Amino acid sequence: PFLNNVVTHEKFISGAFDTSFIDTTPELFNFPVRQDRGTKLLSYIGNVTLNGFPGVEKKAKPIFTQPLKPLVDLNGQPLTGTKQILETQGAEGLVKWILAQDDVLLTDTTFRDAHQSLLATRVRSQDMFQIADETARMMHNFFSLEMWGGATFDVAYRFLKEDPWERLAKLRAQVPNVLFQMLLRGANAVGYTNYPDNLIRAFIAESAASGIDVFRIFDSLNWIKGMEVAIDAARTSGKVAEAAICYTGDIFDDTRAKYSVQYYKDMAQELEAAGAHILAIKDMAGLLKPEAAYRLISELKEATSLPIHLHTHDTSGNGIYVYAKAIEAGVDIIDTALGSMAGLTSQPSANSLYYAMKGGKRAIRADIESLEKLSYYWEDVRKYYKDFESGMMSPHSEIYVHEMPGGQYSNLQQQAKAVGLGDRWDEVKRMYARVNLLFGDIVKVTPSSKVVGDMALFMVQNELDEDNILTKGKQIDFPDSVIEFFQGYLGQPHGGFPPALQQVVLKDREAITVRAGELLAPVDFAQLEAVLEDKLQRPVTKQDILAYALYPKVFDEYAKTVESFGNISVLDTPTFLYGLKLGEEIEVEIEKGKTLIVKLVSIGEPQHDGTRVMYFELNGQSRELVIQDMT
Ligand code: 3PY
Ligand code: ZN
Repeated sequence: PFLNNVVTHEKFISGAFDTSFIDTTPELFNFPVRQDRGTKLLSYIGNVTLNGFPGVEKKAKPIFTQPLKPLVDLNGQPLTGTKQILETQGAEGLVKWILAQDDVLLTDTTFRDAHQSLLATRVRSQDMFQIADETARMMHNFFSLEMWGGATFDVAYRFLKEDPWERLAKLRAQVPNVLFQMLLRGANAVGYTNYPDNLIRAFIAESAASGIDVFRIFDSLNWIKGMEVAIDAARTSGKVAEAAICYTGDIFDDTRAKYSVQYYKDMAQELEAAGAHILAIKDMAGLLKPEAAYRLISELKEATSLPIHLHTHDTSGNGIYVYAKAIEAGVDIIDTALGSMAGLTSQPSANSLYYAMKGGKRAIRADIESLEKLSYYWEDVRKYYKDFESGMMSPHSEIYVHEMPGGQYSNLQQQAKAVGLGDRWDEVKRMYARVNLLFGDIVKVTPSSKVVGDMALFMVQNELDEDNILTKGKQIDFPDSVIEFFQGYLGQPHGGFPPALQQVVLKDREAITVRAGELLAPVDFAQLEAVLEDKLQRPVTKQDILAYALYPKVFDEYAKTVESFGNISVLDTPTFLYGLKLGEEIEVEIEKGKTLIVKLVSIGEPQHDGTRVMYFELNGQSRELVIQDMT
């Protein structure tokens, strides 16, 4: 658009140099500020230095030690691993290879579920890029790295202000040899609600093209219809469709007969028929007990011919014991995290498992020295994210009661704090278990777990219980996610919805019993592209369009941040979270071979309008910036 500023003003153009219009029409001086990358970056650093990181209590920047990186030869032989098996032998060939291994294969979750479960998903790409070259070499014999999907996609845009596609591309370039695995929530993709089928297909195709090899696909209610499109799309893209059964309840508890061994066997066979290459048991909360693991894996091995990949969380502290029994029963692949990012709500430690199984019948395929060295790096990095730790200090056996997924624990806790229920967290957890029963005992994993969490927060906040929900329900405005759930937009729970509750929640709304994807209008990608280009005033990529289609508001906010501050993913994490100390100097590589040297020299006194002048040096030159002090 043509700019409305002083040089376009008719009086200026006509040469009548009467400058009174400067006073009467100040809006004519709204020049667009086209800032260079350096200034944008300083402006971010200035803001976070003065005002702290959003959502975190402001405090002085701690002194961090430089994360200890292992010394490995980064040249040497070309790297090979499972990625090359998939590339040369296809998904079927890979499956045969897995079944032929006697060793137990590992998937490392450090880059995804471990930090989703321990640090509210906040680990930044920078900290992964710094160790990816070493990881490719030191974990070359792993089955896969789970490094994308789940909550990492939206959290990257929403809180880290970085592009998850860039994370994927760069890591792929650094790790060409180990399969990359992502967590995909079936018809909900990496979101919290069902999307049209064409969006699911396009998202999977683009993820595959960008470097994902193994798609772990689940449905938050174990509803197979909600997984079929994604399984088909993963297969079509030539990648591995790993279909997951979400484990809930207790197969040895007769009072939870809804989720029996037979239930899981039937589901496994249906998933095999639906085209799964690998069967995952996704024990997202860590409810699978050791003897149950032995029984379940043994029976599933009988019921299907698929390799079995087991995922658990170590919240109860029983994780290694569960894996030991699963290994005895013949499990093929298991999910672990590096020692310093393992345990509690995260996965069991690869390092500990290695030692636990040493000398047993089946070896763990990993190099223990490498695991230990990589673990040191993450021990240092984890300190950056202290503010996002859940505060859980020891194993929680209460997990068997509240059944909250590991990935939800620290996130729901943050949510509870945000609505002022931080000191009633115990109550929220107990309510979570009660809401599950109220909903008819459902599978709880994103997004169904979010619905249960939202309802639990809502009930605690409004002093509601099981009885008054039903008696007063007609007057209650339930949270949107709860209404959507009872409308059937997340799919159909095993055994159906409890009818009385469904009625009070829905009031006069209709519920669906088919897949939401069948009813939703397909996304018009060309139209979205036009909308987005118009908004951003730049050409957009397919990846931008997909992100916008999944998360319009989140993507908008992200784009605005990039407009103001540029690409802040290049900053080191201490600076990203805390800014600079007075006199501190950092180097920022804004692109390969282009480095900025930034120093904070001094901060001026607050001015009458609440701003302060911040004095920097940028590559040795003085720069002043006016920043709003909001503290
Ligand atoms: C996710 O969907 O993000 C999960 O980690 C579920 O366990
Ligand atoms: Zn998990």
